[in-house]
Amino acid sequence: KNEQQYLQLLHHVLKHGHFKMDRTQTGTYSCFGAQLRFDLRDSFPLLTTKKVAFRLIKTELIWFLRGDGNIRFLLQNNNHIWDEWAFARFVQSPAYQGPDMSNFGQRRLVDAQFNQQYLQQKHLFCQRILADAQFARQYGDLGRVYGRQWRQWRTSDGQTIDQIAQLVEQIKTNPHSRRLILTAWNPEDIPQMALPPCHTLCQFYVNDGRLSCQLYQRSGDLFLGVPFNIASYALLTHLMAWVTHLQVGEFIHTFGDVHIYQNHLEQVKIQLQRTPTAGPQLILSPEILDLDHIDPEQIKIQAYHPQPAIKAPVAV
Ligand code: UFP
Repeated sequence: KNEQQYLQLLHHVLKHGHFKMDRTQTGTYSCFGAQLRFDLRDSFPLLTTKKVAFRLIKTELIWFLRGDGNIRFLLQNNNHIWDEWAFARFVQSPAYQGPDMSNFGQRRLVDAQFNQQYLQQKHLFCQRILADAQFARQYGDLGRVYGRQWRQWRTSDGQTIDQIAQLVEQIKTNPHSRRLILTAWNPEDIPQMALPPCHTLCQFYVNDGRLSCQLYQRSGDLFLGVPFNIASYALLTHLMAWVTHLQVGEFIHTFGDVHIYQNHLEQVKIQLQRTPTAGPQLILSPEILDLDHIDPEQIKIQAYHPQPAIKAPVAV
């Protein structure tokens, strides 16, 4: 069963992970190297042992596939998962006139009053991104993030490469290729990125009319990030299969540093006491003809009956 594998890995890292201090100064229990295999044929791998916000996953993936790197599209779809990265850039610029926001990621966890200030300033920032196109162009842009690398990889001679278009073409015309690679890891651009890509590289594979995908994730926050990443790449596999007229096969999730944050231990124990139920179904609208401008309404999840969400602090 799909979800059981995730729970087993959660249990394994909880039991065998070694303590490791990390960039965010939170502290993790970590293992190096692991793999999960999800069969996409029967159901969609959205966890049922806690509620996972599929709406955020689909709007983010649509954003990537548009080649967009500006949070304005996300905000227009009420998706706030990338806000902090844009806000961090804004508060370091001379245009920001509000209270001191330095090191806000850590300060807001320990200082409730500061957190209120932070939320207020970030709210104003998001409102301005939505209302003011010029401001959005200047401060909503996250630079060379996933969408840009996927669709507009910069070459040394000033051209761009659309990896997604090339993949769709290759899968259709040369399905047995062993070179069906999508990479977000661009060493030249890493210094300008707020967060170097966690989902680094994936490969597609066609067999018996079915499209499979394997992801190499260099770093995985197993409790908070990974359930999102599983659903996101499962959705990407479905969409790639849809536009290449294939069925779906497997999603294989390979990890480098897979970890549980020290401040997620209680939440993990709660989740491990729960029993998974049948997974939901993914419904794609026949109106989806290409991957460039998908409307969020064209992607739906059906028969999703998860147990309640489990809240936990994000390490930034
Ligand atoms: N992380 C994920 N999945 C993601 C994402 C981030 O698990 O899609 F963007 C987690 C992994 C790690 C942190 O805990 O965020 C990134 O930190 P670092 O760059 O130090 O690995």
